[in-house]
Amino acid sequence: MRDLSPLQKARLNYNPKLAGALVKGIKNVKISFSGATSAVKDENEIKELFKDVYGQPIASFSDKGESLSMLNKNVGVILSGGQAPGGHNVIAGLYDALKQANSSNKLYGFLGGPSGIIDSEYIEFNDEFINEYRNTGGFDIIGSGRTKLETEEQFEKTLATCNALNISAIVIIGGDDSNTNACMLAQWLKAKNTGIQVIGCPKTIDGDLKNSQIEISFGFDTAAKTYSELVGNIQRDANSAKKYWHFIKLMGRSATHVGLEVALQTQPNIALISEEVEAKKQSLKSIVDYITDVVVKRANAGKNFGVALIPEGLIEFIPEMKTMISALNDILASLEKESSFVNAQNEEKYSIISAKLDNESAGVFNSLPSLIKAQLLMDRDPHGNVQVSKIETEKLLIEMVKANLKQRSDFKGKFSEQAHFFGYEGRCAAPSNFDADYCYSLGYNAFALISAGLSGYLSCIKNLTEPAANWKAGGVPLTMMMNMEKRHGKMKPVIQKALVDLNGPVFKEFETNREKYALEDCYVYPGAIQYFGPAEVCDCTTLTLQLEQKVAVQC
Ligand code: FBP
Repeated sequence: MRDLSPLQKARLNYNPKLAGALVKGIKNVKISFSGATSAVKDENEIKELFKDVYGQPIASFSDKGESLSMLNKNVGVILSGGQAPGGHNVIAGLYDALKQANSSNKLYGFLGGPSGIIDSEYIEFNDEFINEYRNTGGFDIIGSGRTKLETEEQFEKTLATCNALNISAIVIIGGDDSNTNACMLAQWLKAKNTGIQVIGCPKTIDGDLKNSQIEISFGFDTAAKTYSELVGNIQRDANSAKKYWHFIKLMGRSATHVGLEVALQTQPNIALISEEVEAKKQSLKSIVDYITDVVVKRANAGKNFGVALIPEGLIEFIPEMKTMISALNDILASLEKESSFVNAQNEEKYSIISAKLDNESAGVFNSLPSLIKAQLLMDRDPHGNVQVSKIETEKLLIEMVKANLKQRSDFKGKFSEQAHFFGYEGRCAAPSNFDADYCYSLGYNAFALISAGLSGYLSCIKNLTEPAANWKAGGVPLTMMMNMEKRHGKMKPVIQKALVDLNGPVFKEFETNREKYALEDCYVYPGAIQYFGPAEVCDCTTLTLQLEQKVAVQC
């Protein structure tokens, strides 16, 4: 039996490239600040809620400015939420910077996500342990979880854990919700004068934690490339056998950044973009009509095959579905403790719910196949989100397209379908060189922010379409990205999610070409992520980032 494949062995020895701003080593990094910041919206409410961490300046690292403190610091790290390729390298970068600063520093990893710090379940990292995980995918080094860190009791327990281990800084590696909670914790710890700092790192394959300061969350690059490889392979199969329509749901809970990137990389016949569906108020029927039209046109050209990409979060962007799901969420919340509902059979549950919905939403709910109704009733995640990964939208659309085709007198072809969901396949892939380098820099940089005595900041590496030697490093105050949004019926402070910008260059590129993709066969087969070889094959980042930064597309 072999424990590691040759590629795994080779990847362990890969030396991630560190951002140019940090490359001279933690002891030589200097910090400078720009002016005070505000919030993206609702400044007064955010200021009131985050009195002690609001409005801090943006921090930048270079070889000019104030030196950092190399005093002894023990740090705790948490992986929060869904897995994203590169998380292990964030921890490796943090560990290396911390040990370079002071070899007596300790790094603790809390097990199973935020619950690890609350329940004081942890390990202490050492060289041997860290070295086994360098440049690997997954979050299995310490595990992850979706516990929300937000109550007074949880904060008290977190403080007790930190005091017991003499921890003076916590690094939370997470998405928008986890970093919102990181900011709440930073505020609480500062208000209590504990001296314990909190620093976030931007993670999520969904790519929706980005803004004027954060160019991209880590994991997006590798996940999108992994899905593109798989979609490309399916396209080649479709083009070889010429007998199936493949409906592929792609992960990305809410925003369609993953779907759009994969569409640009592979050029499928159809790619739905949730944000466009919402903006154009497209009904489920009009989406099905659009897909049916493409199927019919292709069939009339003798092509009874094709590939359609369906974003995971689509269902929540279709206006009538969104209204129905929002009412359904309230109804389910009101019924969750009623045993007559909880113990009822599904069919009975559907009638109880239907009776409580208004006429329009009841009509939408009742029109759905039982499979989808049952999936819509499943538990919400701890942040109150519908678990869209469990809703088989691809199958719903297939059934509706089939029914539609029966009504179309102009359809003389065949429609034979295959349904796929690509999600978990991409979240733990071995990080691309981009993600390996970016993550290592994010972790190293997080320790620089800690050494600067900062709290309530997100680790930030910029200039990402340039070679790593030109990457800039610094920190962005978490409150700068926040606004107030309704969650569980109440207004809450949250980091604003970045949805696909329909006026932006990425969507425009797709929009200009999609008609051609639909009817001609423009399929691109990107192949697997390459780790060793020429830079233009191995080191390029996503088309999304290249188009957003208006650099000439290199690969
Ligand atoms: P994060 O926002 O925590 O990074 O997770 C995103 C995600 O991968 C979504 O794309 C997907 O809908 C969801 O996690 C699935 O969650 P789970 O792992 O709980 O099934």
